[in-house]
Amino acid sequence: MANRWTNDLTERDVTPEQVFMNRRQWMAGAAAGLGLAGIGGQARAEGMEPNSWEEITSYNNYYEFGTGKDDPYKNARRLKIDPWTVRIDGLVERPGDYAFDDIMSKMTIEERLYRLRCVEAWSMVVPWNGFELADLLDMAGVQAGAKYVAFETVLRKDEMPGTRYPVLDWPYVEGLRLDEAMHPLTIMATGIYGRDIPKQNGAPLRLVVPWKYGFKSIKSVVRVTLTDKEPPTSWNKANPDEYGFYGNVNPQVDHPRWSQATERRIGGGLFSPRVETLMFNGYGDEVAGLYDGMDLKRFF
Ligand SMILES: Nc1nc2c(c(=O)[nH]1)N[C@H]1C(S)=C(S)[C@@H](COP(=O)(O)O)O[C@H]1N2
Ligand SMILES: [Mo]
Repeated sequence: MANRWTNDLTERDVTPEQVFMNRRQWMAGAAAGLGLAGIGGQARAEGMEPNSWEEITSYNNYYEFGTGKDDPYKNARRLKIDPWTVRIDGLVERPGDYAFDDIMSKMTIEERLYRLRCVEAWSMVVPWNGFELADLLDMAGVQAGAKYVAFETVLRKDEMPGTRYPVLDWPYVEGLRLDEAMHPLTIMATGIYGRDIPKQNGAPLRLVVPWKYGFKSIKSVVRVTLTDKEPPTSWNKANPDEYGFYGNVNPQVDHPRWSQATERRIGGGLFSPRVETLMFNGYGDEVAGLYDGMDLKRFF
């Protein structure tokens, strides 16, 4: 389950951050030589300083392992992720149980530096590795009648202590409109800083939809179902007045119990800076067109 481009530096030699910055320099050189500017080229853009490996992997939301921010770090090691299969079914040409390793052998792993904005008003910047969800859906062949994609997290009560309590209606489920799912910014993440994604972050593969609140980015996915109806989603089922199906980051639509105008950027010790929350988490140029003519206060 290695990422395809892992280089000859081992984790014993350097920190993941150092590997990342080395690669970034190499990529910047390669990009300049070819006249290319990749998404990785945003590194120095405003608000895109990556969080540390330590921050990204020890402050988590993964309620199947407990509701505390450090519970996933402490408990997720129990999750067995090898072997792993993803069932792809519903309105697809080639339904089946796809082995994770087979999926990986067919996908192109890229690096994507994305802001992650939790609905609780904290945020991070994460250097993900992963592949475009569109490529996975193309592998299974989307049928013409499909309009939505439903996702499901693994549910193993013996490995996931949080699922013994009815905090959410387990398993955790999420969903996207098909055009959102096919958007090139939407990825299935399989790594962070060039290493396999840790269990507390959703190993072996989790959705990442950077313009939506973090709860849409469902972890440890075992099922992907193409449907013609809007699928139920965990947080919407738990509290429909507070969490909509769309979950688009929107500083103008407050959560009923707190403002969404600003966010606390994790890092910097006690002095985590508060920064302004951006419409669509700053990805509006790429995704606003998906919602032309929609009332984003109603479809929140
Ligand atoms: N299965 C599952 N997926 C989940 C969650 C969860 O509790 N269970 N939490 C979500 C929330 S609220 C956020 S903010 C992100 C956090 O991802 P991270 O821990 O990698 O930062 O995961 C999302 N995916
Ligand atoms: Mo979240």
